[in-house]
Amino acid sequence: MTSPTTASPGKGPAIVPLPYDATTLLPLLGDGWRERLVQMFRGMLLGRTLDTRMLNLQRQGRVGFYGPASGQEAANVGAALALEPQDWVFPGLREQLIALVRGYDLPRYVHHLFGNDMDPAKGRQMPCHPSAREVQYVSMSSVIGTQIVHAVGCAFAQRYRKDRAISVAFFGDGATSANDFHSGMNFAGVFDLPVLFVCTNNQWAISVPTARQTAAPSFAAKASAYGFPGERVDGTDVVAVYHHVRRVRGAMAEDPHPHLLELVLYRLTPHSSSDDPSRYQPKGWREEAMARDPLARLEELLDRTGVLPASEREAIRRELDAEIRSAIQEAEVIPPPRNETLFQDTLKEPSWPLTEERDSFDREQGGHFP
Ligand SMILES: Cc1ncc(C[n+]2csc(CCOP(=O)(O)OP(=O)(O)O)c2C)c(N)n1
Ligand SMILES: [Mg+2]
Repeated sequence: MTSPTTASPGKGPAIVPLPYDATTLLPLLGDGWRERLVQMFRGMLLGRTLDTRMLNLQRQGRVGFYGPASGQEAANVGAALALEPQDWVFPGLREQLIALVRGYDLPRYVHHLFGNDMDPAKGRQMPCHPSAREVQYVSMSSVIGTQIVHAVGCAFAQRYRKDRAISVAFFGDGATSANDFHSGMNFAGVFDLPVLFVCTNNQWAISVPTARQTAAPSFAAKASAYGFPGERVDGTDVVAVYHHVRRVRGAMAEDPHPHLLELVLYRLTPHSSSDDPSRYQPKGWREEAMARDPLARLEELLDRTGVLPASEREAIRRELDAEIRSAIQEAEVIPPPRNETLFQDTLKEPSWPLTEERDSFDREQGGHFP
């Protein structure tokens, strides 16, 4: 019997391709399928370009940290386009692109990545932890799995208020081992809540492969124990992700109930700017995973369907690159958050100890507070 403990350490997860379904599914996109493909390409390329630029900036010491999501663009863009604007998104670690595709302003996000005085989070969060109320995107929690129960709580409120919205919890394969995964899935099942669970199975939880995460045949299989459906979808195929999320979302609009989708995909970068996968990934694993690069797969589909020829793709590439460059130039010259912001947003009416502390801090700094 193979158990997670007997799986050979260091071998890493196998690359198990799911059928590439884009051609069959394409007609299901509806009349505007050409425009949809262009939208998908633009969104996915934005994610990829931003990752490349920001990782470079981190290596140059210009931003403190960066958490890339290369390999997960199809999951992010497919899901973002399939959900309704009124739905609440509770991300895992790598769904920032969803906020951007839903309309979160790119320069605003880049200010956040620099943690400067124009960062809406006032430099209080690590980079890549945006909170975008305007697109119903909740800040991710670095504490793995906590967003799962938050999404379930939100779904409870949505049903109580008879909102026609759902909550969507994204989380990684590693998060399925957290207590909050069980609590959230169980509560959602028992109370039959309008929550869509999306497990982005990118094969790794930092250095821990999926074989050490579960002995179950899949992450999708876990849903049946909680009394609702779970399905595996090729998370490297943006058309498949879009189609299945839209299908499930449509069914939930008719008859709200929980649902789990496991998106099978591959982490094509280090876990974050702080680790070195060559220490734990088997030689050649990434190269093999690159054969299922979601962006390359979409480009292949664009070539096959004649939507967006290479020259037009190149123009979009240049446009996005310029947008990102200009956002970086703008953000990099903004100073860090002003000292007085340290005392903001704590209490509606500041207490006397807080006021005293603020005044004494201000005196020490030369008295510049307004
Ligand atoms: C409760 C908790 N335990 C451990 C960690 C350290 N940690 C940070 S990311 C991570 C792996 C998460 O893996 P997964 O859920 O698969 O998401 P991925 O990073 O692959 O997107 C771990 C264990 C943490 N942040 N919180
Ligand atoms: Mg993972």
